[in-house]
Amino acid sequence: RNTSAAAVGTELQGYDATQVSLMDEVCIVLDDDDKPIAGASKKICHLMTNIERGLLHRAFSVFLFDSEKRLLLQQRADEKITFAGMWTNTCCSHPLDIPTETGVSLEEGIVGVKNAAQRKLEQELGIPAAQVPPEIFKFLTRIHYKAPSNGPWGEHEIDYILFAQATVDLAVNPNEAKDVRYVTPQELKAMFQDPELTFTPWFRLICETMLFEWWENFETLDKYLGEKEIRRM
Ligand code: DMA
Ligand code: MN
Repeated sequence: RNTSAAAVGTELQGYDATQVSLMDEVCIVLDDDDKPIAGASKKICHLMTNIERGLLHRAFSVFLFDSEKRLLLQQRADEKITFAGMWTNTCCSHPLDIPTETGVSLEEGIVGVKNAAQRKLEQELGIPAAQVPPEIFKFLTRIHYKAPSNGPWGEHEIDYILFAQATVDLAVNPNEAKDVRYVTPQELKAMFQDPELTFTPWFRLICETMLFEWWENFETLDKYLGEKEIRRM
């Protein structure tokens, strides 16, 4: 029995207890073609030492718009273990390695991330599940990206991009988000010019590539939906 500090793991010392317990969630480990090959803890999946050996997992990013087509942003809480304090899209997380959230084919994977999106919009932002049923989410595409965070942590994901438009009630969970804001495209571009603000790497990537084109074509989004190819970024 190896009880050395290295074997037990000291990476999570000093972090918020709630966020530490969420590191036991079981994420979906993928091959490069987005096929599930195993389950592994959120902690295992987000250690750069594992990512550098190729470990990849499934994620989703929700972009939620109000009736005026303003995008809801959140600022991540200081309690978050990765990317704390940064501004990002409405909600990001991981589908779990459970039957309702996983799937082998693209179609089943999309069903799984929509279920996970409904679950996390409630947990992070207090949005009642009935206001964001799975059928309101529109799947655009998948991005494969890698990004270091602070300390030993990072991301390496195939991220399903979901758009939705809904009028929602918010009851923000302060352990997840410290601020929220609805923005127009112009207001978001102005935020990027503000040196006081920081942004998550995946949100930056999506903003620099597709977001504004999709946003401008909101009424005719259908032509962008359901992309089969994984965008490697
Ligand atoms: C992970 O988001 C998902 C992406 C797309 C980076 P997260 O760190 O906010 O996950 P969680 O909310 O589960 O901590
Ligand atoms: Mn992740």
